Amino acid sequence: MDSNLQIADLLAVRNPATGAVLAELPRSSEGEIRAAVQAARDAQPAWNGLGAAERARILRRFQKVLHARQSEVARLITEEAGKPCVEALLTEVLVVLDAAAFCAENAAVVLRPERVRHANPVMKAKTGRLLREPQGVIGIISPWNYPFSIPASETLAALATGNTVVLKPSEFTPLTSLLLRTLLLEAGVPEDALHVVVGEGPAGAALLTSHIDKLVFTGSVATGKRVAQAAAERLLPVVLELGGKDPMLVLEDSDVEIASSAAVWGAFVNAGQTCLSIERCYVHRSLYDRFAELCAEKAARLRVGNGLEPEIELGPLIHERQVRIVEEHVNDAIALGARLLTGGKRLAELGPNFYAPTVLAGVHHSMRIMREETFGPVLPIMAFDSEREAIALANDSEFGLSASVWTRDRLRGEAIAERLEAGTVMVNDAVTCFGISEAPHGGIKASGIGRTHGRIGLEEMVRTKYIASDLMPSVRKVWWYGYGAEFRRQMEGFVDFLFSNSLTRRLRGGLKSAGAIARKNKV
Ligand code: TXE
Repeated sequence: MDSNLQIADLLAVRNPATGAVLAELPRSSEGEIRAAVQAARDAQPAWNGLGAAERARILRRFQKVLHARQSEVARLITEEAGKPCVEALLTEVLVVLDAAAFCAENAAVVLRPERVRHANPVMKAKTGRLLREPQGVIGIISPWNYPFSIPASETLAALATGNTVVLKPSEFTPLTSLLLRTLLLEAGVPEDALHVVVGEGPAGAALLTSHIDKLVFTGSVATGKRVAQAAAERLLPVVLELGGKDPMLVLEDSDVEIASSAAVWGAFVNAGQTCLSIERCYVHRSLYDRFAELCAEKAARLRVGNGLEPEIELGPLIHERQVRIVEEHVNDAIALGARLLTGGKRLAELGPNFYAPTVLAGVHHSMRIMREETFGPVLPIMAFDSEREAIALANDSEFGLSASVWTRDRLRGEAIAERLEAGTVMVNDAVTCFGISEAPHGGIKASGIGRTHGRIGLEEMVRTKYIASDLMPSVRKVWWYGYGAEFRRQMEGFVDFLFSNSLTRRLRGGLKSAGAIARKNKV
């Protein structure tokens, strides 16, 4: 192959803080992607045949391997995605260590056959068993913002339930997924049970149209819609984890010191590139000025730079395109009257993709910053006067991923949570629900379809089969052919026998249906 073609086929992976090339990887061709799916399909029966207990043992071994190599993994995440190293450790490595334990402990429960008792007297003559079996081959397409915890938690759920996996990580962060595979193979996962394919959108599209049994996609709404359309062509089941515009409601009885620290961390963790990021902040008017002032002070104090340096709290955005989105939203807000309390500019002196932590006051819902997913280090703050108004503002969004309510009265917070349109609501915390392995993750409205994580996330990886066995195989069923007026009257009697309130009708109905059964059996 000539050198030009070789360069064209290589995918450069860059450190977003410095722009330096970390690696150049060959893109997976469509043929290689289909071959990976076929190999995963061929390997699935044996992997499933190991049984849930043995697969759980392998996941626990993976936990030990990951724990032993936590620093190496955290470092690679930072080099590839830019986040501060301690965030890579806590919001990625730690999340996956817990997810491995959860999947190991719960996969067998989700796969356990279930005996079903039939209430309908006619169906009592049949036994019922509900089986749950792996989907087969799970395709996973994942994004760059949590390049380890998102693909890993989905991969672990798929493997634990007896599926095999073909994973297509974001083109910006493939190295982390390749390391994930190395660790899982070291723990005993057969090499054909987990394949990682490399490439951009076309590689994802090729995976989607290959012989997978279900797809788990995490990414933008726009791409999620394209994925859903392509999946619809072949009725491929999908889970779509899409964008968010998560609101934070700060009630008048909140501790403004705590809530402002939470708002700053929740809005700026991972430089705001978090699906569960606080993207809208609504504060009771009585606290507004003090809260906004504290947020601006705390945001301005954040140390921005290369995430490999331990004191750094805010890294770069993933690429120029993301910086431009943030700039457009901030400039639009200011043009429409928002007040810039801090930030609002690039930090070019630090490197190519740095943007200052930004706090905006006096925002309103005609601004893009309050409607579109910004996915950057911006905290827009808006005042409200009543609980009803706060709930209406929070729900006035095409998104419904998560939300948070801040108040000293937990029960009041939970009552408001029940009225918010979101897949998850936290009271007096935000974002960290992703670290609760038991909590299903996912949203409503434009935030997606289906769930990952939790028991529900495991159930997304299995399909059901119902087995009903008849206990009187030599008896002809009364409802089989031989219709007629007389038969119709007998069946009406049968329905009376089952459901009429009057004893007379039930008794008469019982006689009629008994006659029908006798006559049928005679034929
Ligand atoms: O997402 P894409 P990007 C949002 C966030 C961000 C925006 C764009 O607002 O600014 O999405 O990010 C693969 N068929 N979120 O460009 O394009 C692609 O290769 C199949 C929120 O990263 O959705 C990558 O692996 N696959 C989200 C994955 O889809 C395709 C996290 C995501 O890429 C494809 C990330 C196609 N046609 C971004 N085109 C969250 N909820 O956390 C691309 N891909």
